[in-house]
Amino acid sequence: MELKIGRAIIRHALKDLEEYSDVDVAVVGAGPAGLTAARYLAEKGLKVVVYERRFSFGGGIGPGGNMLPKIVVQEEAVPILRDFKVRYKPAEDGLYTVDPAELIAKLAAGAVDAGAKIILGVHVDDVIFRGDPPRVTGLLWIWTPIQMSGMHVDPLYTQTKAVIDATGHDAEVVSVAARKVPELGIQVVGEKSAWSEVSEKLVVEHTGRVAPGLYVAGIAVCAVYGLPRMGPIFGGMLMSGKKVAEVVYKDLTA
Ligand code: 48F
Repeated sequence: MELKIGRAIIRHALKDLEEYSDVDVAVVGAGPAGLTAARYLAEKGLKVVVYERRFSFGGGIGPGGNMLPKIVVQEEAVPILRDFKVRYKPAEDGLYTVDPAELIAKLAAGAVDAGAKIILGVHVDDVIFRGDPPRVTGLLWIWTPIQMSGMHVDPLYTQTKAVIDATGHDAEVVSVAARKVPELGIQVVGEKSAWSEVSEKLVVEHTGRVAPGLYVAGIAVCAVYGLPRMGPIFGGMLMSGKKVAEVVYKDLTA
């Protein structure tokens, strides 16, 4: 029996890893922005992989607002909640509350059901670029426990037409590209202190292409462009995920 269990895992896992080593879109981060982007891209028929460093998804949704199990979404993002069949309750002034566990489950199910592949426990630590002018054509990844061990183990590659950095506050992929590929001409300014009303709009406005083949969505947008952060309001994250999907789809089908 143990032999069969082991073989089933090895065969099927390696088959998946091989299949998803060459994709249309690689999303880094399975938080609200990444999962939303993955769903809208996958349902258009693109081959999408999502790499998530943790062994769970949801990013910053789970802790709610300072551990209180509710998050807030504004009116403009309600159509996205409906797309994912997430329930919401009116609060005040066009704001709604949502249960974090339900949001995590349904965003992930929406992405998976649309055809996106989520691979957990993967830490993305570098990009590949080629050409003149340069273009991001892939990324390098390693299993998170190996990365955490501090041992030097060489990573593996994924070839992709588009990388979406949805890694949250540190904009990790754009930051590494800015540092290691000066040819791309990227600057990461660093996020500013909270101003929810303003930042919710600006995040969506600035969501999109950072360099050829490299896109940014979610709170990572604030770090890249020096925008104020926000608190436990998530409509901007969902709308940013949807917008980046539209931008990437347009670029890849132009
Ligand atoms: O942080 P996260 O939820 O980013 P988001 O989708 O949403 C931000 C909100 O949660 C919140 C906020 C909204 O009001 O301010 O913070 O923009 O999700 C980012 C995910 O990316 C993973 C990380 O574990 C998290 O689940 N991640 C970060 N760096 C890497 C990564 C990496 N290098 N490789 C793989 N996954």
